[in-house]
Amino acid sequence: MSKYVLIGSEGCGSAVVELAMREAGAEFELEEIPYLEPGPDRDRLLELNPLGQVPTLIMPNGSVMTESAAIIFHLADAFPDARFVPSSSDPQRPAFLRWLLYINSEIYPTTTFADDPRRWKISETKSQMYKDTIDQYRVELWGHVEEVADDRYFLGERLSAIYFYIAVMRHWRPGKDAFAKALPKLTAIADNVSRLPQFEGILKRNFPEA
Ligand SMILES: N[C@@H](CCC(=O)N[C@@H](CS)C(=O)NCC(=O)O)C(=O)O
Repeated sequence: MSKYVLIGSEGCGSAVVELAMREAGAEFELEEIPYLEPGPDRDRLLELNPLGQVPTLIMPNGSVMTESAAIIFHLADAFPDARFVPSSSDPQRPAFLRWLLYINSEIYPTTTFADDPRRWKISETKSQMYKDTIDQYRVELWGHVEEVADDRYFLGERLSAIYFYIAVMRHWRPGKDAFAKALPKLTAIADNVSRLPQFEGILKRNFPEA
């Protein structure tokens, strides 16, 4: 079987999939590209994923998967020993599904809306206020995840894919320090994940400034 090819970019949501791949023990090659920059890499990405987003995953059979949450579910099916998605008989599964999808469909898109205000025809004079408002909303959204967390764990002691999102996205705007100030329990969870030997290198490479 040939390898997965993960198309990603430093510090992006592809890091979430990298963590999941690593935990699953999946063989993969990482192709890091400047995904927003016009050029041959972006042209190819757009052919594979019409939204031009990373992560984009080329499967060993050549088919393409996008959407980090879908990729996580696929990896959980393909590598059942990985156990970062609670099984259908696990009482934590409904809450896991709720919060994984919440992070993915409520929090993640706020980056697309705030990354480049010009894309949404926001005038130069309003763009900072627009960005700040969305960034503040993002922290507010994380606040509801924080309410469910306990001091060191989220939905029980077992590592789940939700930990991967927290460990990556805490670095995004408004930044790691603001995240830590507003969200101490999620920060403790992210710190623990970042210290695990299987993830440390991936997180350091994606967030060298951290
Ligand atoms: N729903 C997608 C979102 C992926 C996404 O938004 N990735 C960002 C990089 S971290 C991106 O490609 N943004 C560019 C864009 O949305 O145009 C997923 O979960 O994989």
